[in-house]
Amino acid sequence: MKNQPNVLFVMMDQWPGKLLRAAGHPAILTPTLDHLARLGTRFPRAYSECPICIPARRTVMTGTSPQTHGDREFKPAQEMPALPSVAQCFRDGGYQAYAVGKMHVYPQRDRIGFDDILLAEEGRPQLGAVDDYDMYLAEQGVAGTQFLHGMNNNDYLFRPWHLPEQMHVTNWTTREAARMIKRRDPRRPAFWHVSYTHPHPPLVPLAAYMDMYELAHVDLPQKAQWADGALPAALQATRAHWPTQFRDHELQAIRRAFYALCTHIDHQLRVLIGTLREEQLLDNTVILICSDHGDMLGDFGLWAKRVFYEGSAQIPMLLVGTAGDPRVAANHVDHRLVGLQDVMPTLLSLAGLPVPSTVDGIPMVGEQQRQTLYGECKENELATRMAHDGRHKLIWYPAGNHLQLFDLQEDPAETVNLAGVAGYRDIQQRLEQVFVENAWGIDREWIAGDRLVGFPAESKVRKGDRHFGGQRGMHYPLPPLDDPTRTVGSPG
Ligand SMILES: [Ca+2]
Repeated sequence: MKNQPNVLFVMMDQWPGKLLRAAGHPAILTPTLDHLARLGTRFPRAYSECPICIPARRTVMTGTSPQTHGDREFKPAQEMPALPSVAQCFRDGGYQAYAVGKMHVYPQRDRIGFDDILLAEEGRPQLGAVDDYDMYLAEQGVAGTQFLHGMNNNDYLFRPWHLPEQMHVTNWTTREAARMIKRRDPRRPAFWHVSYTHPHPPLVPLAAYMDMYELAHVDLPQKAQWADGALPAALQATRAHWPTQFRDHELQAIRRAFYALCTHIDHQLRVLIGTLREEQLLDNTVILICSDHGDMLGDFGLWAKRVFYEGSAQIPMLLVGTAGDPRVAANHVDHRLVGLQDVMPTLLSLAGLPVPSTVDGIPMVGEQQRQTLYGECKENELATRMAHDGRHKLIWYPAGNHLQLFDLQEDPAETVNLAGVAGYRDIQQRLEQVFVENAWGIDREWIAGDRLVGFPAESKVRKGDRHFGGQRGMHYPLPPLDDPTRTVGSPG
C-alpha cells in the first residue's frame, strides 16, 4: 500500500481546450498548465461527450457514456446512477478520498463515494443545501453577498470581483484543497478532487488579473460562412438566448475577463503543487487536469456550450504521472481520441486499482485506443450528435436532418462544411454509422434502417426566458426553496 501513488484530479468548469498557451493560443496566459504539459502528456483530441455541466460530471464520476448514466439533457433533480463512482473505487482500494468545489449532483450533499466534500455550488441553496463556501462567506461577516456584483451566471457581463481577494471562490477552493492535502492520513494514499467553478460565468475576475490582460492583443471569435446562413434549431435557440451583437472591442473585453478567470486558476494551481512539494508528495502524485466542457465565447455567433464545435466540446486534458513512471510520457502530445469517460479508468489504472466492468471509458495510457467517439446532447428539437474519428467530425442536428462534416486536420477552425461534398462521401457514411450504432431512446425514431432521417424542423419565434436566466440576487436571507426539476437559464 505504501507505494501506491496519490492522485490529484483537478477539473475546471467551462474551460475550452484551446485556451492553453501550450496548445498555441496567442493570448491566454497559462504558465502552470504549460509547465505541467511539459512534465506529462497533453491530449489535444479530448472531448466532452455531452457538453453540459450535469451530464458531463456524471460521465466523469462514473466513467460512463450519457446512455449508461441516463442524462444527456441537464436534469438538476436526478440522483446519481447506481454505478460505482471513481471516489468509491479509490476508497474500496484503501484510499482516502476527498473533494472540494462544485459537484453538481442531487441531492447536493450526496458524497458520491467520497469520505467528505466541501461544496461550492455557484449559489444554489434553493435546491436544498447551504454550501460550504456560503458558510465561509457568512463566517467572514458577508453572508449572502456572493452575487452582489450583479453579474449573471449564464451571461457575459463582466466586472472585477467585489469582495476581498481571499474571498474569491477560486482562492477559497484552492485554500480548502491545500488544507485537505495537509490534513491527510499519512498511512494511506489519497484521491483528491478539486473542482473549480470558473471560468464559467459570472465573469468576476480579480482586478489584478484583468489588469494583466490590459495590453494583450486578444483574439476575436472565429467566423464561418455557414454560420451566416440558415441555422439548425439548436443554434437558433442559442442565438436567441444571447442576442447581443457585440462590437469587436467588446468581444475582446469579454475574452479578457474570461482569460483573467483562467489565469487566476492557473496561478492558484501553483499553491496546490507547492503544497504537494513541501509535503514531499509531489513525486508520488498523479495529476490529471481537465474541464467538463468549453465555451464558444462568440465563435460563429454562439455562446456557452451544448454544441459540438471545438470551443464547446473540446477540453483541456493534461496527465502527469508519478516521477519516473514510464506509462505517462513526459513532454508529450498524444493525439489519441479521448473523452471524459476515460478519466476514471485512467486514474484507477495508474493507481493499480481494478476498473469496474460498468465503465465505458478506456484508460488514456496503454495500447488500447478507440477509433471513434460518440457525443450526444439534448432530446428534442435542440438535439445534436457528434461522431469523431480523431480527424473528421460529423455533427448531426436531427431537427431538419442537418449535417456538418469538418476535417480538423485541414480546417481546425471548422469553417468549411464538407457534408455531401464529393471525395468525403465514404468518411461521412462511416461516421453516419456511428450514429446508427449508438442510437437509443428517441433517436431510433430519427433513423430508418441505417439512414439518418431526422424529423421536420418547425419554425418558431423564440422568446427565450427574457434573458435573465442564471441571474442571482441577494442570498441572505436565503432565496426561496425552488422546484429542483425546473431548469433555469438554458436556451430553449
Ligand atoms: Ca459546466
